[in-house]
Amino acid sequence: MTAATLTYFHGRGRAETTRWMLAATDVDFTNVAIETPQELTALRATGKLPFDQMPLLEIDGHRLSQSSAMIRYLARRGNLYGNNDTDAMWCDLVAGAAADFAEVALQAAFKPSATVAIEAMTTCLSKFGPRFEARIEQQGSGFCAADNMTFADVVLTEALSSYLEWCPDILSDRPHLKKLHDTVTSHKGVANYLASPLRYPKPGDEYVIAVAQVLQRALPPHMPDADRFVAG
Ligand SMILES: N[C@@H](CCC(=O)N[C@@H](CS)C(=O)NCC(=O)O)C(=O)O
Repeated sequence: MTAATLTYFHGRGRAETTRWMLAATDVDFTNVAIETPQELTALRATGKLPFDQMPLLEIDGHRLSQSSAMIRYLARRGNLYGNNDTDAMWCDLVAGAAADFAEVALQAAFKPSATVAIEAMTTCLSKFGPRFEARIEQQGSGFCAADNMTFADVVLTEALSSYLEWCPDILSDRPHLKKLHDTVTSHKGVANYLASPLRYPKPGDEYVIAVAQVLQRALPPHMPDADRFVAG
């Protein structure tokens, strides 16, 4: 089995779709957590970060930046990009929509309250949910883009899983999304990952604080002493 290293904060964030894709393509990986500004400075000094940003995926002798590049690299090497150009087009189209949909879940922990976060997620779901349902129905295979599972299904399911942690009933009247979610989370590699210590918990205040501390930036304004990590 190939081994990979994924460097990011101590949490899910923008590295999580890559973790799901590593799991879905049976790549063994290690999480390297950057927990202090000094560790980030040292990492940047190595020159390993092409744009000075995390996450960083090290695999097959490559150092990848940009989570969208990571999931597509893993999709190609793991045959999760469909079977032809039309499938690949649908993969990109649905994965793009899934990224827009996921963004609201990514921001949820940074909101002033769970109520505000859930309201934003509910609005986003009412926009995207019917379109994802229609797309799966039109495809006819139970998947989004092809006759078999692709990376679009994996990243969409990752987003749905985050939504479910905040709004547990969202799939009760969305049968195609529910079936897709069940199928992808039952995939052996994904299921093993979700049950493993590699899977970080649902992000909360601790994660928001950890990110601000490493990046030395302000906390969301509703948090006490919001500028406590701002340098200078
Ligand atoms: N589009 C990039 C976004 C990467 C990104 O914004 N990373 C943040 C942490 S989540 C970062 O490294 N920020 C520090 C910086 O931009 O200098 C991706 O998806 O990988």
